Amino acid sequence: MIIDRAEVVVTSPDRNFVTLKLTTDDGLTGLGDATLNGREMAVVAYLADHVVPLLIGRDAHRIEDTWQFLYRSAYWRRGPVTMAAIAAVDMALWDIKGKAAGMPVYQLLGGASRNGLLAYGHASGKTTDELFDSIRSHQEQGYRAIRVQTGVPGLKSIYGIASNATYEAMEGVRYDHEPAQRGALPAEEDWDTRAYLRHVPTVFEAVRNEFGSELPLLHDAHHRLTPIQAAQLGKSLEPYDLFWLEDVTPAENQEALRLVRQHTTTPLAIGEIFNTVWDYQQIIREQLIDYVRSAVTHTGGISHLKKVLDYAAQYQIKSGMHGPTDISPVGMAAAMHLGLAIHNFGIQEYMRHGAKTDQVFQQSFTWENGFLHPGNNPGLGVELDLDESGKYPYVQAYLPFNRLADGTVHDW
Ligand code: EZ4
Ligand code: CO
Repeated sequence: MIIDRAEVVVTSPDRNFVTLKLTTDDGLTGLGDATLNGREMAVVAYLADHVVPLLIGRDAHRIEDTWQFLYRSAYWRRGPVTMAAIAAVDMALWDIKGKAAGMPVYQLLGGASRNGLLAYGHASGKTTDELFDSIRSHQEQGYRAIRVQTGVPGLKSIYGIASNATYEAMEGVRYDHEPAQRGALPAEEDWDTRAYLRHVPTVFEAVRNEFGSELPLLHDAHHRLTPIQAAQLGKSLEPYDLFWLEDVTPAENQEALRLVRQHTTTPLAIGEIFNTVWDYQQIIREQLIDYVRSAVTHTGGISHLKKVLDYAAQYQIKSGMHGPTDISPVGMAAAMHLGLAIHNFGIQEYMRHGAKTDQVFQQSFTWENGFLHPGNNPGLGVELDLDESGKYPYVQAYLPFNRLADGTVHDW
């Protein structure tokens, strides 16, 4: 089973996606997601110029060997571009192996450890009323766990709030928060940590009063706090029993989590911008987090993220794989197969893709009563319609950035 062809497909149905498609000499195809939001074309070049030529003629069965070859032979290790490119190859090879075996990928990973994957969605609103409506509409769509983000009085725009204006082009589809905006320059947002820290606990109090104590609630602080501010937030949210508090500090300083942990029992999730096990080494060993946020797409694929999660399992740390709209249907499928198979699954983030995206990518997953299942098609269960994808060329889009009131650039 020799890799005969490798194509990098860029498409922008509702947003940009980068997909690697491998074809073997016996005609099997495999797909891998390589989408890196706002920096898509860097991964396209990495794949097309430096990886595709190395794949032709290789044995498609040798997933681990190919992973090690791409990681070690590059010499320049880690980083989001490299690891997204390797992830795409890894996913595509698992897809092919599943098709060759006639089994869904989760069977090859050890079989199902559960019936379905609890998933959470993104409720948001500028005001409490808008937020309540959004929570209710998520419950109507079947969600049994909900991330809560709101506007902060005094701030114009803020991470996590659905902006219908941004995606008018989507013909009625409401993305509950799509941060990357199409255009030549990134949008500028404003930020005030003290106002945020005062406001957030009042929101969670209102939500608990309205929706009761049962509903699992999550919140994302999006790397904006210092360790002591993060500790304060964790402490002030303790009465509201969060499922998790995400990305309280910029993720690159692992030690910072020690201070946060000393002060609060609010469960912590981190890692959506991590890309290897090395980023997690200390925080897993010291049990500084409760959930691993990595996406299969950004962490070297199924093979590498499984190693991270097996390591985490020894410390009772669970998965909470990243699943915003910038993870393509292929990356989401990979997450679902992995999540179904591992023992230490925690929760899966799940935002719906737009209607055009669902036409470009034919998918086999199911969504019932708040639970996802990848389906039982051989491989990952996703096919790419090249005629459809060809209709939507790449559109420049950037994630926004933040400035404080005095003009200083701040973590977004
Ligand atoms: O900002 O996916 O938890 N989810 C998030 C996302 C990220 C985007 C970045 O591409 O923080 O909304
Ligand atoms: Co996040």
